[in-house]
Amino acid sequence: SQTIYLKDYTPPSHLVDSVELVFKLHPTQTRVISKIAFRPNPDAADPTFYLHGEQLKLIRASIDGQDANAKVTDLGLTAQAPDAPFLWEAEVEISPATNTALEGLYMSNGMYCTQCEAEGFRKITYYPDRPDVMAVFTVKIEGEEPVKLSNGNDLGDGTWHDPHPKPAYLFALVAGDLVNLHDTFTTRSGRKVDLNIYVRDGDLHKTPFGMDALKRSMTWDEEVYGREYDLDLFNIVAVDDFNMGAMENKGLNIFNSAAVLASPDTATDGNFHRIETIIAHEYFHNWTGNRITCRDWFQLCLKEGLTVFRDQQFSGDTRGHAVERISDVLQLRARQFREDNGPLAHPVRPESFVEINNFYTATVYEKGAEVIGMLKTLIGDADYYEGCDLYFTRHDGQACTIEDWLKCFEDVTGRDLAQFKLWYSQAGTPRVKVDESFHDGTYTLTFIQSTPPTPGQDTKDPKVIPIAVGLLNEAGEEIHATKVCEVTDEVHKFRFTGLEAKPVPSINRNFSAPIILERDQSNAERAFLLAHDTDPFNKWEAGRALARDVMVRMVTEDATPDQAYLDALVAVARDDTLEPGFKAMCFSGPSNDDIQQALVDGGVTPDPTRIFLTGQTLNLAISQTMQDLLPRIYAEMQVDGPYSPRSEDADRRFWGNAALAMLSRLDGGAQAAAQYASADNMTQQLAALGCLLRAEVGEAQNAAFYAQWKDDRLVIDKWFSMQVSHAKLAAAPAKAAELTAHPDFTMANPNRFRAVFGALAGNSAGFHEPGGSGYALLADWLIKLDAKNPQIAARMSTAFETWPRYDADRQGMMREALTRIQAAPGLSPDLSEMVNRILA
Ligand code: HT7
Ligand code: ZN
Repeated sequence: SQTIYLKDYTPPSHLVDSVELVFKLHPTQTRVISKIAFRPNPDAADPTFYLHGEQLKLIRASIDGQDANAKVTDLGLTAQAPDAPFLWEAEVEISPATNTALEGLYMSNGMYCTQCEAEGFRKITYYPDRPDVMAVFTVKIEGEEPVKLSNGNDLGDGTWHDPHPKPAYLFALVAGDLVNLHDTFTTRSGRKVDLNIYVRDGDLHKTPFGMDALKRSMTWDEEVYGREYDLDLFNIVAVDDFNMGAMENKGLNIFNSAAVLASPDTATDGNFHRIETIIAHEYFHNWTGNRITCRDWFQLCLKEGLTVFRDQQFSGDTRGHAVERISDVLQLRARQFREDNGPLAHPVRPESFVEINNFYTATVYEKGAEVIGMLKTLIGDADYYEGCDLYFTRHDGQACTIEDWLKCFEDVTGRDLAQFKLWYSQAGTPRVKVDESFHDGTYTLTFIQSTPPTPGQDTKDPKVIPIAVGLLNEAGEEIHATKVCEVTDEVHKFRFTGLEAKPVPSINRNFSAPIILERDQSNAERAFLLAHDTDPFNKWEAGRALARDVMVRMVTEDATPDQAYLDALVAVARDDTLEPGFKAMCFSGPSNDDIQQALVDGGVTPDPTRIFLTGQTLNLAISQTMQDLLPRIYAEMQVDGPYSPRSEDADRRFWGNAALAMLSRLDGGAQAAAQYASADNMTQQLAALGCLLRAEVGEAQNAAFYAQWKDDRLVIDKWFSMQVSHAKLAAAPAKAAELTAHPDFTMANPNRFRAVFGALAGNSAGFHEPGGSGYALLADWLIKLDAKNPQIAARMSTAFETWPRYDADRQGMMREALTRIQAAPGLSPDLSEMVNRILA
């Protein structure tokens, strides 16, 4: 396998005017007949006619009716083509039923479906499978399946026509025995759009929420970005075996069933939220990704970062900005900071890859979204939306680059964004050290920025960093409204004049930049900001910093739980002006991984076991301090009436279940057992089960849960995952190993594999148990999975990316596990690239 470089990009040799495909479906011998109208590209660097194609049996191929005499390799073919437009005709045979990689055309529970991003279309037929080749597709599907779908408009009899030119990665086909929920949406210019969600028989009752989320997303994109839908039909299909969350194929989005199906009895509030986000994300891709796509896969953040930013805006508008921002940052720190500070660090726009599937990362997606947010903060809302409008009109129908995107904002604002562009090319999380001084009424903040070396990038230039700052006085009143300090130099000072006394600063409000702030801040100041900051994000952040400091001192100095912190939490709980969701966020203490990163930054080697046990001690102390308040909070947060996933109710359950978790540390699980017995929705049932498993008294409920839900795959995924995530220390890998022998465990379904091994990787003290059983087990299973589904095996190998931070014993065992994977015979390029980078 070869390394591909951004700098080597050349335009395609040929362009495509139209594609006609006929699919004669058969589980192991599907025939795909293609007629493709090619013409030489006047901008081509190399005129050689080359088509990608993998795992295809070529039956015939012709150019303008003459045998093409194609030279075929494992990766594609070349043929002599005329220096003028010509018609390529070919027939290939493929085997969807044995396609376990779930890329290209495959079968899931008897249903045919496709996944073509990034390079799956080349497993369907020979084609220039690159995003800068866009074409109009007509598709005919022949088979006995009652429902046959493809992109665009339904011409009847299994024939589909998509009038919008698209790259091959947006092609989709579905055929099976499906039922659908139908609805309509009328766009603001009056286009009536038919909407459908297709599912297996028996799942229809799980579709109304997704449909509602889709309609709300369509309205939002019209109102906020002025973007209308552009076909008369929008179809969504739920598929059980799917590698990621969902896929934005033009007019035919395909979803992992876990990312679209929800009913109150089977899905939690968290599931409903995630579904809403993913539906919105895929829908928003219609403009940011489909109408305007990427020139090449290095530009992936052009569509993904922007679309994540848009779905985060939508969620904030829908569910409240404070809690949404806090969850986005929690996720960013847990996944992206971890990546950015380890061996897999790479720029938002990478410069090389072996397997592009390995670059659908937190950096491209989440840091990519942060970069858009910073752009908006720097230029202001009005210019941001004007720049977006210009982008949509200037580049509609094109395959673009980050340069094209940024130029729209340069043209609108007259600003030079050259320094801003470093956010796309420099990897690593910037550290910003803050010094402060106060003299004669002038308060000076000095920011000193640096970014640590990352693989292939030893030194970094200063970036432009928008740091939002507000000032409070001693009484907790805001004396300087939020101002964005544009840090551009390595050392950059900002002055605030006319102040009576030294203020308390609130820095990086709303997390205006994805950085790590380094500042000597007392716990008293943190508690003060937790009580008084008017910026909800920084209010929460102050509590988080306080908790982190308390934990770090408990871990490193054997300190006892800090009373000031416990008092601050009680004050939050008692504060009637705070929303339940916000309170719950303040009580969800730093994760094991968060503490580990704080220790690493402080030069201490983290011990996951010790962190876990310390967390137990602190949680018990918090529960005891809160003891008198808990029954009332719990009672007040009970939601009457039928279940609704709306955020007012979900936030009450969130805070009520936080109280239940604290209660369960004191009452041996009695309240949780009562909640389990009376729960009439999955949020309450699962929260109670979690408390019982944590207290190690949930065996009966665990068995009852399985018996109740054994026929619902998505719920049984939760059952697998809960047992591993709540098992303590070495019991976690033992439980994961035990569950792999359960008759319902299968490697063929990515959700099930993730339920067990994602939960293991997420259980830090379990995965890193000092005997190394977590490492050995995961390595065994990644080797097994790689032979069937390299994409998922490669993604899950990131569990090992933190190896350099641990003690010599753990490092040795993790390296040994990685070396064992590396040496496995027939390892895929996907997993091999990941392991090589992790070990480099
Ligand atoms: N654009 C999609 C990314 C994707 C994907 C989805 C499903 C299966 C395999 C995949 N490879 C890449 C999803 C998105 O970001 O919206
Ligand atoms: Zn996306």
